[in-house]
Amino acid sequence: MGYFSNLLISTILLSCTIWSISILQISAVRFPINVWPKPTTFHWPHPQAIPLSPKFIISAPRHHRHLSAAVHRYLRQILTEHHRPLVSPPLNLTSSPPLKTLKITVADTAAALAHGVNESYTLEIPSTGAAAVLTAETPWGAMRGLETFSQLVYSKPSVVACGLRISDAPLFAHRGVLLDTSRNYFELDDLLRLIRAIGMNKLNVFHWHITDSHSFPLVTPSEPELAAKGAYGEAMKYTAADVKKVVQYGMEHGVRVVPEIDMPAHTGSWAEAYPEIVTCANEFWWPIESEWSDRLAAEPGTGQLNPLNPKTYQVVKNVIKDVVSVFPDKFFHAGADEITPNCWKTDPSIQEFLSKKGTLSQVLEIFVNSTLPYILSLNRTVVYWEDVLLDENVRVDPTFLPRENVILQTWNNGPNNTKKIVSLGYRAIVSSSDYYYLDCGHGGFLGNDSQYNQLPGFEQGKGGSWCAPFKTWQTIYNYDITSGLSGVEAELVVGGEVALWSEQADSTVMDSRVWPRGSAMAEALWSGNRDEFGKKRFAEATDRLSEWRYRMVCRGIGAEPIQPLWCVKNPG
Ligand code: CP6
Repeated sequence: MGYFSNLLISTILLSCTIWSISILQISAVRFPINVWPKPTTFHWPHPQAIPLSPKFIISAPRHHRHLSAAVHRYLRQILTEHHRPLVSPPLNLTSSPPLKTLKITVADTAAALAHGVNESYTLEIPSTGAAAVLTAETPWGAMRGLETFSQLVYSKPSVVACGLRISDAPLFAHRGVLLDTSRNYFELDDLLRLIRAIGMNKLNVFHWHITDSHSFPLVTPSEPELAAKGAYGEAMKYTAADVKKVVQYGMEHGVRVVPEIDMPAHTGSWAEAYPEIVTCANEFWWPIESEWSDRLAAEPGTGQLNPLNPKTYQVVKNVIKDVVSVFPDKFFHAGADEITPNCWKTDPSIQEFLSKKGTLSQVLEIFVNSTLPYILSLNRTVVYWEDVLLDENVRVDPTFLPRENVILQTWNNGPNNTKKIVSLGYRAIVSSSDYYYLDCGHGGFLGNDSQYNQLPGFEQGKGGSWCAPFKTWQTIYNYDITSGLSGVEAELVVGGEVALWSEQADSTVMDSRVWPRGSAMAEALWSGNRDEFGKKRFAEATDRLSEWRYRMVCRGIGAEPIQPLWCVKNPG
């Protein structure tokens, strides 16, 4: 993987050099502000730019470890980036002395990085050469403002947009990217680069889908056999020290790291160490030789923890305890998606339970009631996939899921399921597979209301391919996660996540699968997808996203293009 990422980085650096000498400067006034995601409100009556002093400094509260690290990083970037936009902003330079100082004030430096923390900021860049002023309630809002400032700096020697006042805050509190590190392994560097890009897009959550049926890469000291036997290899594991680096890096970028241990389904890899607690681990539910073999990636039997075996809880509780001890975030994602009834039915103890009038839903309730209180006792909010409440065959009664401590993440059928969740009074995170699944996969059957049922090869009930249809950035950008909800219901939608499942992804394609399509969601959830007249943004967003994608590329993120360069020479 190291080879590929080096190759990627050198290709990126090479192309940035070539482009910077070959792109024409075009002076049509086509975009007033090159910031992604677009700030909620800004006032810029006389667009101008001001030279950035080579002695430019940032003054900020000193005692905050994570903010100090961010200030350091941004200062270096601002002084050295010398970004050359694809289309040079048609801004005249002021005749004022260069900008020397950005002064940051933070009202509450003790505010922890947590769900719902205030991320608002205001940024004023005068055209007089007087200090620019960034004010924020919290260090995390200050980081968002620093990112905005950095995107307003360009050219060599550096200039920065001025005469500008921005007042900015996100529409949704939870804005994340899911990465699955079980189907394929990702190196630590890949995770850090992902977090860096998450932060620069003003997203704030890295949802780490750590374990699944395919491999168990997390070293849990209380259950060392799980990774020893369940990881893909000796080098393909995440140690406590690795996790610490990821969490720390997240803090420095204003990004929370939410761990997911998917259970009771998706646990085939646990059987390498503990075959006795997993049902159906070695059966292939999506065989390579099947009617779907032309369109699906190989999946092992998902494997499911046996809720009726007491040993299960010994292992599960040790894992939970170890995870909570290295992931400080208040959210713990406990999975609970895609229970396959036939998998549990292979087990004699479950067969006996069912023969005595027990139901599969009761089997799941036993699992939830034996694990959820334990997670809650460790002062965590639990996120489950929607299935735990909505699955037609196996689901638990809402009385077992306290509304104040449980959040449901929806993925199956878009707004209908979100509506079901919030109308039952639960908070929801939206990851609709029709819009936010970046692997573009439909692994199983399509839902009745899927928009793709009309396409050839996607007829109802036949299932689709793992990598079709591709979700374009526009599909993602235009999706309104609260559409069809009442005002009260919409209040319960805390945000959304794009998801990169990794059956067919590893570090060679991660950046281009996630960016800039993740950026499309980032703006929709930060300031929305409509202009000040309530019309969907289109051409303006296209140009601005193209610029943002190019800046990401120059920052070492292998984001894919959304336009041919030809569009720069022939503006519409
Ligand atoms: N793995 C896990 C997956 C998926 C889910 N959970 C998934 C399902 C359907 C599609 C893509 C991914 N691969 N653990 C669903 C939450 Cl289309």
